[in-house]
Amino acid sequence: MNEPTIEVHLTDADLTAALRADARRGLTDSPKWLPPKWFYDARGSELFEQITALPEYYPTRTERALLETVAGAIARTAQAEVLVELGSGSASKTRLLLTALTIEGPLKNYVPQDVSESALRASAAEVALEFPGLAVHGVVSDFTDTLATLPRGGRRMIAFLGGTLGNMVPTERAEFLGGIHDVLEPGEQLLLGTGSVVDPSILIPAYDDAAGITAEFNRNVLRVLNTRLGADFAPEAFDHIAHWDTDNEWIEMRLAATADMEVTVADLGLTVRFARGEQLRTEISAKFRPTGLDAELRAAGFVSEHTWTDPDNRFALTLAAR
Ligand code: AVJ
Repeated sequence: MNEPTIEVHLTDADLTAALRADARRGLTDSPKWLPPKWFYDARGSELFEQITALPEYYPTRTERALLETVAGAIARTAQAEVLVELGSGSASKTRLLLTALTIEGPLKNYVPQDVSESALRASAAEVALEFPGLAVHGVVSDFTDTLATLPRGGRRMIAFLGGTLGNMVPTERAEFLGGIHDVLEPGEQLLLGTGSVVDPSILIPAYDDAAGITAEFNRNVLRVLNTRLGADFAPEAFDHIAHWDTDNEWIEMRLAATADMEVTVADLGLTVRFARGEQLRTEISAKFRPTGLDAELRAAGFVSEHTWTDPDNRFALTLAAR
């Protein structure tokens, strides 16, 4: 059997400590906010998988179709021996890359990284089973602060797919891309999947689906606070909002309190008041224009080698070299 190895940098205690700090900061701020990484407990990861199959949520299937077309070209250019995938989640699209990198090149190792240990263990096991010749080494960590501990040795390509770069504001992106640049050796590559700016009539329903799955995903962050921090949020008492910010060109997901309420976060000894209609920001999902993304990559020290897009220009894959 080709058993994956798993390295856990984020223990349950680390996660709770980080969540406590984030919750205290975000819930006492004005306006209130929470970072999107807290969506992804086991239930949240499962809800996100459901989102990717929704008719309105085009990014995942668009990126997959694009990868089906261009994985060979990426593999021929990259010639990677190690594929590091940040925020790998269920790694469903990764198989296309793994297949191409194995056929077209010398791939030997796959290093998936994710905050969700359950999702990581499941996907690492599946990949190891499907690719018997590949050494799979999973890393449970927070990608923003564990870049330096990623394994070295062998020509690497770091893949950051799915449009997750859009969860960061520009200053965070600059720091993150700069951090990736710092850990790469000259000639190694970054493969970035990013959602493109498209018409709001397409964008907004992708984040506010008719079946209400995204709304449940959004409310799940409150359930995570209830479970992990002993909070007493009533998730159903919050409405899901997907707002397109035209200036920043990002989707902002929010939760709006449907009544005046007082929420206790027991483990923080914190009481949080919401006024009726008050909104809590839970995620930004920025969309990109080719020139903007190229400029951000260049500012981080990368050279964009190639960008592939789908026929409707909804999603882009960019290969950039250190
Ligand atoms: C996993 C961060 C890429 O921003 O589109 C899906 C998360 N949020 N629906 C995205 C998400 C609402 C997703 N990413």
